[in-house]
Amino acid sequence: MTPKDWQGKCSLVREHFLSEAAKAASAEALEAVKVACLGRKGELTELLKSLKDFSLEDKKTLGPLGNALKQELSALFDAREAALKASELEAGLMADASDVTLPPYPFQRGRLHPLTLATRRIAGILERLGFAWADGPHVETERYNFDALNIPQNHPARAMQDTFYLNGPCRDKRLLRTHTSSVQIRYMEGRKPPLRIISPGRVFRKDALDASHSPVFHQVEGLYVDKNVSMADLKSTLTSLMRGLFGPKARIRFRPSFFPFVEPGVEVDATCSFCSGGARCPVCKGTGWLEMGGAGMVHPNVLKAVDIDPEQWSGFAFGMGIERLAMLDYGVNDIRAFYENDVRVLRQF
Ligand code: FA5
Repeated sequence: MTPKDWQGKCSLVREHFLSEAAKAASAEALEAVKVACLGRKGELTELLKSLKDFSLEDKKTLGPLGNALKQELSALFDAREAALKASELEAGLMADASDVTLPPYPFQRGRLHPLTLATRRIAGILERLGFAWADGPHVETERYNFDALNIPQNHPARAMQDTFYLNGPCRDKRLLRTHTSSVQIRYMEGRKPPLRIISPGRVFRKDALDASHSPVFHQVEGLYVDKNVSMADLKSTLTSLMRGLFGPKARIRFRPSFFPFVEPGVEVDATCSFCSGGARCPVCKGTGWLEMGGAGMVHPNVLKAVDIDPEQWSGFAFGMGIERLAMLDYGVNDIRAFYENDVRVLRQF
């Protein structure tokens, strides 16, 4: 290319980008024009790069011309961008019905969500009993959520209609944990008893949303492994928890139940804090009792799965629904109130 050709090209680039910048109708469109001109592979950038092929003499005359053009176009883009942004802001304000000249509302203080408050209360009571807080991931493998918990391959909880499985490249199937019991395994793995932990957190199930169920909810897991731990220890721990939450008159009862990771397993009910067994109580349906969660003595197979000798050590575990506890504690009769973000509700806690 001759120096003349090069100058001719500069004029063409100038004309082209002056007209493109004028045509750009938004800051976003202008940005694309700017990149096409001054970007790493932009037309002007390439032209300036080609200066290296000219003689020193030519470079002395062409170089300043090129730089002057670059400065002219940069300044033009900046001015055009400022004008476009100003008119976009103005159009936005015109479309918005609010009057920005009005004085602001008084500053509203934020507050903790009722489920956070409930979790802290529960954890506070259990921490005073010597339980340490442990966390686990929401995305789990089948080993932690099912296998090591002695849940057989054909257990209904594993079915696609109950568990959210994740698609992905991992060889192990990934899933959203269906209960906080997975943390039992994570915590026991590689540690030796005595162990005493709680693990509050979010869990996921393909449950339809209704007044007492949600597909995303919270549980608090408890695990205590030591020498000679018994059902009596479990009962006294859960009684202390319920009394801490609902007052000194609260009582609990165990109903026989089955969970593959405990033996024996129980369902835990607490006395209804809305009534004293009144026949018309809509919350406990007049029974005086409300189901809080599951519990039992840690199954020997679970201890074996994490290399703890079940002949030497025994333990109890429990898993309570935090929403259920919070509903009772705060007198909320529909679980959806916790998730709808209605400030009129949230403001009451
Ligand atoms: C379990 O999840 C066991 N992992 C609990 C356990 C732990 C048993 C340790 C033994 C030893 P279950 O599926 O029953 O159990 O759930 C426990 C509690 O979570 C229920 O009692 C209930 O309070 C709460 N819960 C269950 N499903 C939902 C839901 N969809 N929405 C809100 N709360 C729920």
